[in-house]
Amino acid sequence: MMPAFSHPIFITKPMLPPLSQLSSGMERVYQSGNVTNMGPMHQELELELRAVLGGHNLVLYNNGTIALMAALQALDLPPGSEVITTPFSFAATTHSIKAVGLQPVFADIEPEHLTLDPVEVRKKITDRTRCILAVHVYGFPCRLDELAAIAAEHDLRLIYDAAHAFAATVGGRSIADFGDASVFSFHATKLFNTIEGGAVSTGSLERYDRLKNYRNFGIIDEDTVDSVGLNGKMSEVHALFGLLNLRTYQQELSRRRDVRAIYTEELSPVRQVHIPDYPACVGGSYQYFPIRIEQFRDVIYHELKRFNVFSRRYFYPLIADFKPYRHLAPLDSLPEARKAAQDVLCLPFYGDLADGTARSIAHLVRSIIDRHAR
Ligand code: T4K
Repeated sequence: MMPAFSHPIFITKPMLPPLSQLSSGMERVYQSGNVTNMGPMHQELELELRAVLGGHNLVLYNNGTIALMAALQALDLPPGSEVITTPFSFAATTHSIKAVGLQPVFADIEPEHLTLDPVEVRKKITDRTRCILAVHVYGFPCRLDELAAIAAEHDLRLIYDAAHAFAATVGGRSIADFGDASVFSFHATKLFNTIEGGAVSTGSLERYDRLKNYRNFGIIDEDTVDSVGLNGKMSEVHALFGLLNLRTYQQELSRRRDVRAIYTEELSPVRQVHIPDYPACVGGSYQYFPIRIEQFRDVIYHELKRFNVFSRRYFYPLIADFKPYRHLAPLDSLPEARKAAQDVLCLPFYGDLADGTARSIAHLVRSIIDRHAR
């Protein structure tokens, strides 16, 4: 039996810049005395991210959840309008809809990449539907053409929660090129992070203005407040982390590609394990390494902990089963999402994970399955 790892191995390890670079950056912050409210580093980061994410208007926020709320608020929809969304995501996706006074409506996901199923979306459209909020879950791009066609046909807005899809591409195009807006999270657990942070990217200039106002209490100038905004501002210190991490995220991405290859080599021969893969046209974001396991998901999750390995059951429980949303979807609805919530396991996945450690984790998964399948 393999011994437990001497230190805990978590699902991720935040990518942090070298301390020496941080302290010289902090000197700049101290010298300027401008520590928040869209200071110089904030502006620099917005410009750099804009270039990385396809050149659209980009607004930074203090986290991805506020960014989601801002993207929805910028649509200026009538209160109570229905937003069709996926139940298979992190809580923030649905919470943001409720938080801005709109009504989430769950549609099921498609089985291979676990993103919103366009066929199911069509079934949920009513005369109150105004928007689709789809998630590129784990960085797998949604069915972009089909969702765009539905949105055009029914005059709906289309927002992508791209929290897991930083720098992903589809057919060579940035993931931010699709829909009315794309929302990113730069939380510490994300491939590119500002510790806490987020952004909305949009092609619309009018929406861009609303997005900026929402971030700063709706303040236009000293004499004018024209909408209900909040404090969504990213500080200079967080922006500094972002500027430094932008220099190295591609190395992190490439290293994660190697870790993915090791896991795939070790686990794809296992009959009970299915590894969803990126379609050929997709440049991956390598945010997570999800596998689907017939039968033994929870056994593996718990047994791995005994070896100091902390995988995650993202996204269990299903959002539709959270107390505030339970009444929206009966237990026999959303079958694909419910199945995914029961069988997906995300293995530790980050650039600093040594090859040997990734191989050992895969061996542990295999041996747990072997033992229980006998
Ligand atoms: N949309 C989607 C699809 C999302 O997945 C998210 C966030 C959002 C929107 C909202 O974006 P933000 O408002 O968060 O910017 C984590 C993250 O907090 C959350 O950002 C993320 N998705 C979600 C999927 O995962 P938890 O509660 O699972 O995190 P936690 O604290 O258990 O961290 C996971 C592991 O990471 C820990 O076991 C250890 C490691 N870790 C974590 C932190 C925070 C570290 O090693 N160091 C750290 O500082 O939510």
